[in-house]
Amino acid sequence: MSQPEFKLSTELPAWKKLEATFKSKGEKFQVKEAFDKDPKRFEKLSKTFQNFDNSKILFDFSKNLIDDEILEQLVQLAKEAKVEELRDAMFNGDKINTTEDRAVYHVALRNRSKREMKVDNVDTSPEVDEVLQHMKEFSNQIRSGEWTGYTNKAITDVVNIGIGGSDLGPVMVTEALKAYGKPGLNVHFVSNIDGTHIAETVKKCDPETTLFLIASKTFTTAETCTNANSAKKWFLAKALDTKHIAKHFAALSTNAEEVSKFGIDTKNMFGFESWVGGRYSVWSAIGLSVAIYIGFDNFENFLKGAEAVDKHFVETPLEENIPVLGGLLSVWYNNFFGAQTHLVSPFDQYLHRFPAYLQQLSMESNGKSVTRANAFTNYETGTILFGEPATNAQHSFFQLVHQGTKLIPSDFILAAQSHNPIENNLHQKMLASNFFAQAEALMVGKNEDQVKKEGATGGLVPHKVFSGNRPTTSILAQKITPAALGSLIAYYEHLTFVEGAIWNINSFDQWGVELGKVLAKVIGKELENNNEKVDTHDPSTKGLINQFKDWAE
Ligand code: G6Q
Repeated sequence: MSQPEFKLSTELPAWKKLEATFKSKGEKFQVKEAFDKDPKRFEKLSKTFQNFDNSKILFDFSKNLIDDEILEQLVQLAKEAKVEELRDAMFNGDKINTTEDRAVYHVALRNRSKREMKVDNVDTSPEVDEVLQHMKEFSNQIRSGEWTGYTNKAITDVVNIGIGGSDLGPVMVTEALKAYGKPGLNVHFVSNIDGTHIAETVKKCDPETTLFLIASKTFTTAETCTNANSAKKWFLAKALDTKHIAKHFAALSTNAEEVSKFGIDTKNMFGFESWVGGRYSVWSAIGLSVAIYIGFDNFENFLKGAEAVDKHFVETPLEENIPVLGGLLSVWYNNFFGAQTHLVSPFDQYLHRFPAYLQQLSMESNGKSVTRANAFTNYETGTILFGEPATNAQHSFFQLVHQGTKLIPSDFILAAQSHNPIENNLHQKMLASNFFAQAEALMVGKNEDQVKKEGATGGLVPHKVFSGNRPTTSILAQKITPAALGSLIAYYEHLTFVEGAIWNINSFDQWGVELGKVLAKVIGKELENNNEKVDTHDPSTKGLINQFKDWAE
């Protein structure tokens, strides 16, 4: 793909126009007044997404600091930044990840309508289907007990060993869809190189009934290879014979050579292609732990839910396009209001790992400062995404969101129907009331008069004032089903895409994680002998390493 004609997004006419609009009305914008002026504001600025199974998700953007004119200018920015062209190039299998010369084609993994989707002139659909078929058979065998371990017992524990994109997706999705999990089948995730992670995990498992999934696109990642070797040792300490590995280890990878070197039969390998980026890989073989846990039909619905958002993203005009609106709002706050962060709080305990998942998606994708035209940016890019499930978050950091000095655009997510409607649905109603109340409070605030009317006097008054006018997007699903979750993830994927396109950066590489890895290798060698002090590095690093050596066992 050729480089965009513009180097920096600030050169675009729409960007300049938005700067002027921000000064003339954006910074003074009062969302409460906007509601008073426009009785149709909620209808206009909330969009209902209809899924393939007819279930719906309502995205309410109306509590954001925009009006028709601002929205029009933001859409114009998307046009000038050629968001549509880049989107079409992605769906066309073009190599839009230019620094790695790769297509960005996770959307082909959820192409359940099986239309032709080509990379390098080869249709990806047959290969995607073949792997899914293999995943289906394998997951059915594990779930039914047909697949047995080396002592003929059914598998009770599945341990996914992977890190980053080979971990965060499967962990988040299995947690989010726990209500669909097979009772008696446990899934565990080992990612950290800290020995505690694998040691504590295998304590809960029996080698005779444990299946390890070694999830690594490259099969060379230091943490995963080390953890996988420790798992193999733990297994062989009881199973003794390496021939039993075939029943207890499978690989999710693109690297057949390294997989067989590890001792895994390539029959038990589930492949995918280099056009699947790590943080976009939960839809691929990397999702095998999910398929085993929730069953293949549910996994397929998860894919279809994402596919439905893909379709919406491709076919809907920009001004109605839900992920486009989400991305434009993010740019509006980051680049014009100077917001640094984006809070995502699911009002849903099952979604407790969703913010952690989004952190990688957003920050690894858009934490860049060089444009696709190889120039350093002169504007802000990647937002700092953070979050925790509510209502817990309300009792910790929401103070800063309500009364702090920073603008924190926030997304709140709720499902109308709970998987656990206990106490006559009392819990869900309390949860929902907080979901509505938080967004309302952030918008309406509380002024001095109200505070005084409530009895506060003197110096206490300003402490009890809430400025309000703090933007939120409320996302209301009917229920967190596999389909709805697939849609929610795809919404954030495409929102991240839109941000990156407007910032004119490559959202699909991650060179920033390399330097630390290289240095860790060098230092790893230096740590081999505790008696040999190091004399290299900067004084701080040297001092720390030598102190570690003194104190280490
Ligand atoms: C994600 C990144 C990164 C990657 C891990 C694991 O986009 O590329 O998080 O997923 O480094 O890599 P492997 O799957 O190759 O072990």
